[in-house]
Amino acid sequence: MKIYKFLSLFLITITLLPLLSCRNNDDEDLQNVSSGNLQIKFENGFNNLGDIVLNQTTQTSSNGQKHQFSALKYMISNISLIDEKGNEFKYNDNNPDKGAFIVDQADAVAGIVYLNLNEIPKSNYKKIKFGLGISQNAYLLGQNGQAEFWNKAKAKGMSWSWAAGYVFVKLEGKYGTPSADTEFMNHTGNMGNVSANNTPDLYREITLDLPITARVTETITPSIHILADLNQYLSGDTSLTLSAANDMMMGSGPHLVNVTNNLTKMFKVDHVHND
Ligand SMILES: [Cu+2]
Repeated sequence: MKIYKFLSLFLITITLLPLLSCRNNDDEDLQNVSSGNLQIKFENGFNNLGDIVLNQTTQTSSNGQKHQFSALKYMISNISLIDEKGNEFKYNDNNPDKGAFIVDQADAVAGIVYLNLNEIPKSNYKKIKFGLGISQNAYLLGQNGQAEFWNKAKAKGMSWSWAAGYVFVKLEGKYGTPSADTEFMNHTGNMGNVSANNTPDLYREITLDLPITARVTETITPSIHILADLNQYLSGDTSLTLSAANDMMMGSGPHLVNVTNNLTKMFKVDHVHND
């Protein structure tokens, strides 16, 4: 009996060993070689009103101000994906030419702005991380280190002079009580080299959980559908009131620091498509 048990264990072991090692090899090969694509959808709205239509959708802030947008644009960079095992894949980290994007509501198709990422290692991802704005590390590469993206930003009205740098978030439109009839422009962004200029750094990193894993394979291009709730602008953690003192502000002054901190909380992953 004992010998029989020993023999059967032995047999099971020698049968399973090659199988196990085969599996391991396959996994490693797939992780090293296979990659696929990933799509990120940004849908800008007011959570109680739905998608934002420029010059049309009018919201009332928590302080009672009506407001609508004629321009709504922001920069997304340094996207990274964290998989089930905790491995982080950084997509063209601090390389704006390849890894920075401008989400412009004017480009929305049926309310959605699409970012397409390629050469993503095959894996099951459970978190996405991205930057709002352009990091100092990227900016300090200099203008020649990001000529392509700088020109793109220029064409989109998302740049100041090189010395000042990028516009991170551009919000323009009308506001007022009882009706939205006064123009505003709030453009956030760093004033060049923030430590040399002793100005605030408005670059923010945001980490979002995915409700289900995004399963990147050679054949499946998952799509991570993010909702951005623009109620956070004036009705976020800090309630803001537009006035003659701040309705034409550009840069990184205190009002725009508040705007930035509010907007940092506006993103959430609503759902993931794996098809
Ligand atoms: Cu969707």
